[in-house]
Amino acid sequence: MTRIERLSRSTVDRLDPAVRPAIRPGETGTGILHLGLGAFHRAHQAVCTEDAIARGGGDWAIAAVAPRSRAVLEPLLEQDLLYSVLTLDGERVRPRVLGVHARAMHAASDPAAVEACLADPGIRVVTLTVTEKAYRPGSEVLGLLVRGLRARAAAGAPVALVSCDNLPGNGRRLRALVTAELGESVADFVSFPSTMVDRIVPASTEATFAVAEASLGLVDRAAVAAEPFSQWVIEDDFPGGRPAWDLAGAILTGDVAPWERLKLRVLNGVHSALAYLGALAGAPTIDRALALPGMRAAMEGLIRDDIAPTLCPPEGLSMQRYGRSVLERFSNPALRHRTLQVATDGTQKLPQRLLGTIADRRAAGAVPRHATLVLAAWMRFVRGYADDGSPLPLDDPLADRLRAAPSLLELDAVFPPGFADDAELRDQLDSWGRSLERHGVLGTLEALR
Ligand code: CS2
Repeated sequence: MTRIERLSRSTVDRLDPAVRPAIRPGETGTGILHLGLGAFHRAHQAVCTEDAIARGGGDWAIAAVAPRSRAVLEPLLEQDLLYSVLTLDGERVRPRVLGVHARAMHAASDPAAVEACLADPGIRVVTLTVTEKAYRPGSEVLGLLVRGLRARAAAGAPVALVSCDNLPGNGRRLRALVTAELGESVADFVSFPSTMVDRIVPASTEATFAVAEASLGLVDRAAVAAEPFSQWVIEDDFPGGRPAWDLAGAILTGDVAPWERLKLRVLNGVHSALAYLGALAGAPTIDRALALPGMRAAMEGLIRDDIAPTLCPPEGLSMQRYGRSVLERFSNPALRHRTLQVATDGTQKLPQRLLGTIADRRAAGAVPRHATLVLAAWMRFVRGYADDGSPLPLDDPLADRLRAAPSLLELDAVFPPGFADDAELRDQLDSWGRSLERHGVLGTLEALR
């Protein structure tokens, strides 16, 4: 049997020209430092940046940093930083190989290299996909940024720090964290544009690598699979310049807030809803959760009755159509996005995905039934077992506090003030809790119809 070769610079030219990188790997100067080498970055910003360079030029290749884990770094290094993005469109797989990464570093073992890169005036944009939990004082990523910017301050070369994590006002948040350490004067040379990012990119598995091998004819241990949809809305504030992301489909705007709120409350809110309700009901993936009897109607009700009244969508965008497209995207069976993956870090995600919706509806005097059902489902999920009694993992930075809390609503790190004293809200939550206990998710959804 002949051994199938590895994807690398020496094998990439065997691929169909349409599948090869849009730029010659290694021939573009580096202008971006990216923190967080997860699947999302590789299928989102990396793709948009490579297309922007191919269409608009510029020295914008990416130096990428894996903060802690070497799991993606090693295969990428073995493949000369090449990897494929497999777009899963129904039965069709559309592969393309990316070659936009010029360098890869490991922050945990070599923080000095990352700090030197942050201080390098050639780096004019720093992008971050480091997940919600990194946005707190004292996080490792913040430490790296602060040390790097301190070294950069002497020359003061302009740079934009671009958060690409699912948080409202992500730029403002990052700015508050950085200026708390370095003072306001850092904003003389650093900007903090907010962005809204959107593409469903599940964690890669052996099945992803098998599909990559079948479609490339080469082994690719750094492949990622993603849905066809991709969106990036960016506040246009780049003192040191930026790639021509607009030529690659990104929306550059003066105000990201309406986009962010829409995406976080509808797409991510419903995603988390499907994750907790689905996991309790034993659905392994998001599409299977959505296909459970009564689930689609419940999610439509959540969007229509609870979320939509709290939103003011960007001009020209129909809420109804947006909601429908989100459910359509979640029903993609090829993605096999695990409910348990989306269910991780609930304490970091629920405030912007669900609790804001509940708070806004309560302020308007309404009791949002569907949204409180989702909150009750999360509370049940936290207890650690599914409707059939099988164990459910609790992967959350506040797991210990969640387990120890006599009443979850009292956790002020998660819930806005007032939740615990809201008798009507508590009644509704208790009622859903009892229903879930007696009838499980399926019986509860049945009664909702
Ligand atoms: C998901 C997101 O894992 C999660 O919590 O809701 O990663 C989601 O897939 C992306 O935000 C889609 O843009």
